[in-house]
Amino acid sequence: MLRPQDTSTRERKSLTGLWEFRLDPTRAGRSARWFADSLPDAVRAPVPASYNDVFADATVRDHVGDVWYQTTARVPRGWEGQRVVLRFDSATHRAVVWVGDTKVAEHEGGYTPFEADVTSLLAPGDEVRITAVVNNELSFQSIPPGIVEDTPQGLRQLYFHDFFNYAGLHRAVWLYATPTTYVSDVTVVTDRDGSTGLVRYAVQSSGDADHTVQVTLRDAEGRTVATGDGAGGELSVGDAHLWAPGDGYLYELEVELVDAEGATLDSYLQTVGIRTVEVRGIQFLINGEPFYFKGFGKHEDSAVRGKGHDDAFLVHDFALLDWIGANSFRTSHYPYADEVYDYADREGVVILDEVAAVGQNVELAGGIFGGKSYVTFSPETVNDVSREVHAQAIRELVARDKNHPSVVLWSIANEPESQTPESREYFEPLFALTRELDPTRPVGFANFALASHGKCLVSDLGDVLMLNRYYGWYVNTGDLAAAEQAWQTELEAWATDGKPIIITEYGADTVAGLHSVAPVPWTEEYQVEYLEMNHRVFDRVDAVVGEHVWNFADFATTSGVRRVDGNKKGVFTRDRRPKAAAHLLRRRWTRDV
Ligand code: BDP
Repeated sequence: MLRPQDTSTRERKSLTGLWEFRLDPTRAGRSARWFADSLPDAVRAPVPASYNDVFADATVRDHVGDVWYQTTARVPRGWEGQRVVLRFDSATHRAVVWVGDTKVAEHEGGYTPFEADVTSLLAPGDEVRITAVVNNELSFQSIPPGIVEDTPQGLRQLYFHDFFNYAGLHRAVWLYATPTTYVSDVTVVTDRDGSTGLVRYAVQSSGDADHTVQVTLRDAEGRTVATGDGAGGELSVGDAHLWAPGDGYLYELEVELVDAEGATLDSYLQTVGIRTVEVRGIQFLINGEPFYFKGFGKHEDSAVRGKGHDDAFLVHDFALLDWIGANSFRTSHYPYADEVYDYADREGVVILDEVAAVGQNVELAGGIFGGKSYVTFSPETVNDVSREVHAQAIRELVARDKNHPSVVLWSIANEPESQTPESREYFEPLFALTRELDPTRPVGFANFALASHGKCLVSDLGDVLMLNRYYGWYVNTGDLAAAEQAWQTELEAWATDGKPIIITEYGADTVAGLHSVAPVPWTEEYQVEYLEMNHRVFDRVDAVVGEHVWNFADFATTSGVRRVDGNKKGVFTRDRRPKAAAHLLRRRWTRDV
């Protein structure tokens, strides 16, 4: 899916700012047609942001159900004769959108964009009313799953994942204009032949005007390095400057639709990083070189704004990644804002890109979070409908992120049940779908502890093994010697599979400022010794090609007896101050591991 852009033929208008907002606890708004007029009894809420923590009101924070957002926008006068599109970068977890009284879009899934052609509803110069009802309910048929309980005190949302169910308009909203004959999709796949870079491109276009496609590839200095004609083809770049970890070199592909007189009908700009990704034996190769992942599982999470995208945190988090010597992170446990991938492309930071399938494991949740007992995969719980929702989430992830050089792997789930025949049956088609959508990137999922080696029935479907393990935390708590032994034994068993292993989670909750002489869990000293123990184990197993600490920063979770003001496994606090472990990681990651 293409991005809104300002080019010689396109223009965009951001609709971020304060919108009218209100809760709809009785779900009255849809039948009362709140979209048809100014939103009754509204307050102002920021977009982008989660609404939960912005107001000093627990009923907003813990609201389950619909909320309404409304704004008015002036359509730029210059957009006469253009195609006008309304786009939401995300609405968590689903939304219906109206322009004036007309329903224009409906979207399921909280972390990918959606848009609607609204040309016929708008006249340039007019002011239009835009209304969105956003719903945050999680069920067994949503990604991620959950259960809404109707209690005497109102609706209660249960879920099986360990981060707060923030909701709202978390990312930008745009009105944008394109010509009526326009570029509708661009796909770029890169390769190399010796020192020559190869850029294969495919362009889709829509609209009535006769046109041909012309492409121009420019280097970072703006010099043309290759041109092509036609909707698909291969461009060669002599002596290519490859995109590589730590060297986010980008070319730019200008895609033009040109009419018979040679006039440009539409122009779209696509950044291109020339690089290859390959799994060979126990190695993960980027540009043919073995790559070792150093970094974190992250969250989109910060005080007040919740999961709302924020450019200051974006730049600061990447600055901290650089400071600590990290070269990569996982978008645990959902696709992040587009801006994050753009920034990673430019900074040369590597991404494991994850779909929002987290918590398809009610046994684990029952154990850790005190939830009730359910069976994960069954006709009443995670079923065929859920799988289609999951498949659609994968389609939207790949469609959105396929052209980012930073993305080197698709992670299609985090810690699902994977030790049962039902789980294998569920996941087999999803692996096949992901490979069909993108044959160029490895596919994996993050395996959880109870599906250990020999028990997991899904891991052989992946190109890499991604292990989340907490030896010394959830098991062998406080006994790092026993943890080291048990972890080593398990890891050696996985290594016999002959695939690269990325440790996608290891971590220990740590209260910043809590100290002890002995290595006592929850102290800064324990987090340091816990990480050191893990690193000894990783360094003894050749198949380990990466270590992602859980988590980059402390983050908000639901209430639970194991969580004190959220999950404290951050190497940085929620406001991004380093714990002692940050200095340890910096020492390790800024030398070669
Ligand atoms: C794993 C999950 C992650 C949790 C983490 C933890 O993948 O989302 O936050 O453990 O318990 O189960 O801290």
